Amino acid sequence: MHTKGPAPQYHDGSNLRIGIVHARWNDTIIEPLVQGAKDKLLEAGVKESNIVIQTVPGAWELPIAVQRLYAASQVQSSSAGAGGSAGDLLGSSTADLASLSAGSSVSTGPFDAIIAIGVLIKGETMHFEYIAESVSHGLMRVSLDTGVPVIFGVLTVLNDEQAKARAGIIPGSHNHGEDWGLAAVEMSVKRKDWA
Ligand code: DLZ
Repeated sequence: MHTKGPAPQYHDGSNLRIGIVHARWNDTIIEPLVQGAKDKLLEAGVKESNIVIQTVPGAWELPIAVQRLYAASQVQSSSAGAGGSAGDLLGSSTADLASLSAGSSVSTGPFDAIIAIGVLIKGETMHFEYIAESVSHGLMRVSLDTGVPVIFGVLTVLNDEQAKARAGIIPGSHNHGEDWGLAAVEMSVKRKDWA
Protein backbone atom coordinates (compact mmCIF):
# COMPACT_ATOMS: atom_id res chain seq x y z
CA MET A 1 0.00 0.00 0.00
CA HIS A 2 1.31 3.44 -0.93
CA THR A 3 1.23 6.17 1.72
CA LYS A 4 1.80 9.78 0.81
CA GLY A 5 4.05 11.81 3.10
CA PRO A 6 4.20 15.58 3.47
CA ALA A 7 5.62 17.68 0.64
CA PRO A 8 9.06 18.47 2.07
CA GLN A 9 9.94 22.03 3.01
CA TYR A 10 13.59 22.99 3.32
CA HIS A 11 14.67 25.34 6.09
CA ASP A 12 18.05 26.50 7.35
CA GLY A 13 18.99 24.40 10.35
CA SER A 14 22.42 25.87 10.96
CA ASN A 15 21.43 27.55 14.24
CA LEU A 16 19.45 24.65 15.63
CA ARG A 17 20.11 22.10 18.36
CA ILE A 18 18.18 18.90 17.96
CA GLY A 19 17.85 15.94 20.32
CA ILE A 20 17.09 12.44 19.18
CA VAL A 21 15.95 9.87 21.75
CA HIS A 22 15.50 6.35 20.47
CA ALA A 23 14.45 3.04 21.93
CA ARG A 24 16.73 0.01 21.61
CA TRP A 25 13.95 -2.50 21.01
CA ASN A 26 13.88 -3.61 17.36
CA ASP A 27 17.29 -2.07 16.77
CA THR A 28 17.65 -3.27 13.18
CA ILE A 29 14.65 -1.09 12.30
CA ILE A 30 15.62 1.72 14.66
CA GLU A 31 19.10 2.17 13.23
CA PRO A 32 18.10 3.19 9.68
CA LEU A 33 15.32 5.39 11.06
CA VAL A 34 17.79 7.26 13.29
CA GLN A 35 20.26 7.48 10.42
CA GLY A 36 17.57 8.84 8.09
CA ALA A 37 16.58 11.51 10.60
CA LYS A 38 20.19 12.45 11.20
CA ASP A 39 20.99 12.63 7.48
CA LYS A 40 18.18 15.14 6.92
CA LEU A 41 19.27 17.24 9.90
CA LEU A 42 22.81 17.41 8.52
CA GLU A 43 21.51 18.18 5.03
CA ALA A 44 19.55 21.10 6.50
CA GLY A 45 22.74 22.47 8.00
CA VAL A 46 22.40 21.32 11.60
CA LYS A 47 25.92 20.91 12.94
CA GLU A 48 26.86 17.40 13.98
CA SER A 49 27.87 18.71 17.40
CA ASN A 50 24.34 20.09 17.81
CA ILE A 51 22.71 16.70 17.30
CA VAL A 52 22.53 14.87 20.62
CA ILE A 53 21.48 11.23 20.53
CA GLN A 54 20.26 9.35 23.59
CA THR A 55 18.90 5.85 23.97
CA VAL A 56 16.35 4.23 26.24
CA PRO A 57 15.41 0.56 26.56
CA GLY A 58 11.99 0.67 24.93
CA ALA A 59 9.37 3.01 23.53
CA TRP A 60 7.63 3.15 26.91
CA GLU A 61 10.58 5.16 28.26
CA LEU A 62 10.53 7.77 25.48
CA PRO A 63 8.25 10.39 27.12
CA ILE A 64 10.22 10.64 30.37
CA ALA A 65 13.50 10.67 28.47
CA VAL A 66 12.35 13.49 26.17
CA GLN A 67 11.04 15.45 29.14
CA ARG A 68 14.26 15.08 31.15
CA LEU A 69 16.54 15.69 28.17
CA TYR A 70 14.78 18.94 27.40
CA ALA A 71 14.79 20.05 31.04
CA ALA A 72 18.49 19.23 31.35
CA SER A 73 19.29 21.20 28.20
CA GLN A 74 17.50 24.23 29.64
CA VAL A 75 19.43 24.02 32.90
CA GLN A 76 22.62 23.74 30.90
CA SER A 77 22.01 26.72 28.66
CA SER A 78 23.67 29.21 31.00
CA SER A 79 26.70 27.10 31.97
CA ALA A 80 27.34 25.51 28.63
CA GLY A 81 30.34 23.70 27.34
CA ALA A 82 30.97 21.68 24.24
CA GLY A 83 31.30 17.99 24.31
CA GLY A 84 29.84 14.61 23.75
CA SER A 85 31.14 11.17 23.17
CA ALA A 86 30.44 8.46 20.67
CA GLY A 87 26.77 7.71 20.15
CA ASP A 88 25.20 4.38 20.95
CA LEU A 89 24.29 3.65 17.37
CA LEU A 90 25.53 6.39 15.15
CA GLY A 91 28.41 8.22 16.70
CA SER A 92 26.87 11.60 17.46
CA SER A 93 27.22 13.61 20.62
CA THR A 94 25.68 11.72 23.45
CA ALA A 95 25.48 11.98 27.18
CA ASP A 96 24.12 9.91 29.94
CA LEU A 97 20.73 11.25 30.99
CA ALA A 98 21.70 11.20 34.64
CA SER A 99 24.82 13.24 34.02
CA LEU A 100 22.86 15.71 31.91
CA SER A 101 20.45 16.21 34.75
CA ALA A 102 23.32 16.55 37.17
CA GLY A 103 24.81 19.33 35.09
CA SER A 104 27.40 17.78 32.80
CA SER A 105 28.89 19.86 30.02
CA VAL A 106 27.32 18.18 27.03
CA SER A 107 24.50 20.57 26.35
CA THR A 108 25.16 23.99 24.95
CA GLY A 109 21.60 25.27 25.00
CA PRO A 110 18.00 24.19 25.02
CA PHE A 111 16.92 21.91 22.23
CA ASP A 112 14.83 23.44 19.47
CA ALA A 113 13.12 20.11 18.87
CA ILE A 114 13.44 16.53 20.03
CA ILE A 115 12.74 13.52 17.85
CA ALA A 116 11.45 10.45 19.71
CA ILE A 117 12.04 7.24 17.79
CA GLY A 118 10.67 3.82 18.62
CA VAL A 119 9.31 0.77 16.86
CA LEU A 120 6.34 -1.05 18.34
CA ILE A 121 5.50 -4.33 16.68
CA LYS A 122 2.19 -5.92 17.61
CA GLY A 123 2.55 -9.20 19.46
CA GLU A 124 0.06 -11.67 20.83
CA THR A 125 -0.73 -9.78 24.01
CA MET A 126 -2.16 -6.34 24.81
CA HIS A 127 1.31 -4.90 25.44
CA PHE A 128 1.36 -3.13 22.08
CA GLU A 129 -1.93 -1.31 22.65
CA TYR A 130 -0.99 -0.10 26.13
CA ILE A 131 2.46 1.09 25.12
CA ALA A 132 1.38 2.70 21.83
CA GLU A 133 -1.43 4.69 23.41
CA SER A 134 0.55 5.78 26.47
CA VAL A 135 3.62 6.77 24.51
CA SER A 136 1.71 8.82 21.96
CA HIS A 137 -0.22 10.64 24.70
CA GLY A 138 2.96 11.05 26.75
CA LEU A 139 4.95 12.56 23.90
CA MET A 140 2.14 14.96 23.00
CA ARG A 141 1.89 16.00 26.63
CA VAL A 142 5.61 16.71 26.89
CA SER A 143 5.45 18.73 23.69
CA LEU A 144 2.51 20.87 24.83
CA ASP A 145 3.77 21.21 28.41
CA THR A 146 7.22 22.38 27.34
CA GLY A 147 6.26 24.18 24.14
CA VAL A 148 9.01 22.31 22.34
CA PRO A 149 8.23 20.38 19.17
CA VAL A 150 8.46 16.67 19.93
CA ILE A 151 8.53 14.81 16.65
CA PHE A 152 6.56 11.57 16.77
CA GLY A 153 8.92 9.00 15.35
CA VAL A 154 7.20 5.96 16.72
CA LEU A 155 6.20 3.25 14.28
CA THR A 156 3.21 1.20 15.41
CA VAL A 157 3.09 -1.71 13.01
CA LEU A 158 1.58 -5.16 12.82
CA ASN A 159 4.68 -7.07 11.74
CA ASP A 160 8.38 -6.90 10.76
CA GLU A 161 7.55 -6.47 7.10
CA GLN A 162 5.59 -3.29 7.74
CA ALA A 163 8.38 -1.98 9.95
CA LYS A 164 11.03 -2.63 7.28
CA ALA A 165 8.87 -0.92 4.65
CA ARG A 166 8.77 2.23 6.79
CA ALA A 167 12.46 2.22 7.57
CA GLY A 168 13.51 2.11 3.92
CA ILE A 169 14.98 -1.37 4.33
CA ILE A 170 12.83 -2.95 1.62
CA PRO A 171 14.13 -1.80 -1.80
CA GLY A 172 12.03 1.08 -3.12
CA SER A 173 10.49 1.85 0.27
CA HIS A 174 10.71 5.19 1.99
CA ASN A 175 12.62 5.82 5.21
CA HIS A 176 10.24 7.69 7.52
CA GLY A 177 13.17 8.80 9.65
CA GLU A 178 13.97 11.31 6.90
CA ASP A 179 10.52 12.89 7.31
CA TRP A 180 11.11 13.17 11.05
CA GLY A 181 14.42 14.96 10.52
CA LEU A 182 12.78 17.42 8.13
CA ALA A 183 9.85 17.91 10.49
CA ALA A 184 12.22 18.70 13.37
CA VAL A 185 13.95 21.42 11.35
CA GLU A 186 10.70 22.89 9.99
CA MET A 187 9.01 22.98 13.39
CA SER A 188 12.09 24.42 15.11
CA VAL A 189 12.31 27.27 12.62
CA LYS A 190 8.55 27.95 12.69
CA ARG A 191 8.43 27.84 16.47
CA LYS A 192 11.08 30.58 16.61
CA ASP A 193 8.96 32.62 14.16
CA TRP A 194 5.83 32.05 16.23
CA ALA A 195 7.48 32.96 19.55
C1 DLZ B 1 7.86 -4.98 26.61
C2 DLZ B 1 7.95 -4.46 25.20
C3 DLZ B 1 7.30 -5.11 24.16
C4 DLZ B 1 6.47 -6.34 24.37
N1 DLZ B 1 7.40 -4.68 22.90
C5 DLZ B 1 8.12 -3.57 22.64
C6 DLZ B 1 8.24 -3.08 21.30
O1 DLZ B 1 7.74 -3.64 20.32
N2 DLZ B 1 8.97 -1.94 21.13
C7 DLZ B 1 9.56 -1.25 22.16
O2 DLZ B 1 10.17 -0.20 21.92
N3 DLZ B 1 9.47 -1.72 23.42
C8 DLZ B 1 8.79 -2.85 23.69
N4 DLZ B 1 8.71 -3.33 24.96
C9 DLZ B 1 9.51 -2.67 26.04
C10 DLZ B 1 8.82 -1.47 26.69
O3 DLZ B 1 8.77 -0.36 25.80
C11 DLZ B 1 9.59 -1.05 27.97
O4 DLZ B 1 10.93 -0.80 27.65
C12 DLZ B 1 9.54 -2.11 29.05
O5 DLZ B 1 8.22 -2.50 29.32
C13 DLZ B 1 10.20 -1.59 30.37
O6 DLZ B 1 9.48 -0.46 30.87
